[in-house]
Amino acid sequence: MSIELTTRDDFAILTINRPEALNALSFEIIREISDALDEVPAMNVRALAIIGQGNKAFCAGADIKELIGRSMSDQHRDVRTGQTTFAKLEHLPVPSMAVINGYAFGGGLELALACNFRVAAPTAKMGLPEIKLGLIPGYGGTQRLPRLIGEGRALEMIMTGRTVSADEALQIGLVHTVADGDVLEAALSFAKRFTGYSLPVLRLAREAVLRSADCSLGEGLRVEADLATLAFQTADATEGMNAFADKRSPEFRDA
Ligand code: CO8
Repeated sequence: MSIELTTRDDFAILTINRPEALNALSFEIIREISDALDEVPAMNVRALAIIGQGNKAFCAGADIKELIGRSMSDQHRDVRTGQTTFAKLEHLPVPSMAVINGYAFGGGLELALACNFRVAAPTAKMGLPEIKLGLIPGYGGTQRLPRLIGEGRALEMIMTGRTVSADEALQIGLVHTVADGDVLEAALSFAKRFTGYSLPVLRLAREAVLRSADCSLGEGLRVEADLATLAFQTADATEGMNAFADKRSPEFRDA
């Protein structure tokens, strides 16, 4: 097994454990990630952090050696499998964070893009270098990167395949924060800014924002009205509003 799923306090931690290949994503690892994601909802955690084993790489992308000489139909099937796995991550019941502790290239950056948040080590290096291999991104990079940093910047990164430093990634909105100290600790403290809130309400907020990427403003506003009404109906909304009126801290129960 190259994927380890552990817990620490309120967090699930998924570690890609293949440091000898800079945690490159073989098809087997994609399957293991998918299976691990299926376990997360029952784990009674409030967020998921994904990290790469070792101090060199988060993940150096798809396993290039495995890609050589494949048939077109195998390639298409496995691109879709990777995309489906990463979409599962994006819509997990709990928020997710990529802990970018080194290289995040190609499919590795695409994995990070499918997480809700990205926290980078100051030495992290990111990019979509597929063009240098005669390829283009296939695990969501052409779709999620422009939505995150804008079409112009995404096109430039994808068409040049260039490497982005942690500082630049922060500046262009590719990562949310750059760690000052241990990157996993930084990611967990970043998450503690929201893990105290109601999980089902956090999920409604995430779903509303994620939907904005695939619909018109009018449709998105209708989605927002529906999800905002669902949030309003939760016991946690009642508690939050009553706590405000009573001038006390709310006690959310994820209900
Ligand atoms: N795949 C397979 N093996 C890899 C990969 C990779 N992506 N990256 C590194 N490795 C291996 C190396 O081959 C090497 O193994 P060995 O010791 O057996 O030769 C070991 O990891 C260490 O790597 P390096 O010696 O190269 O380490 P450096 O510190 O010198 O360089 C780099 C680090 C810059 C990260 C370099 O390894 C590199 O450029 N790696 C490739 C990065 C890349 O191009 N990634 C994109 C891959 S394509 C992709 O992700 C497409 C996604 C969609 C695919 C859909 C498929 C169905």
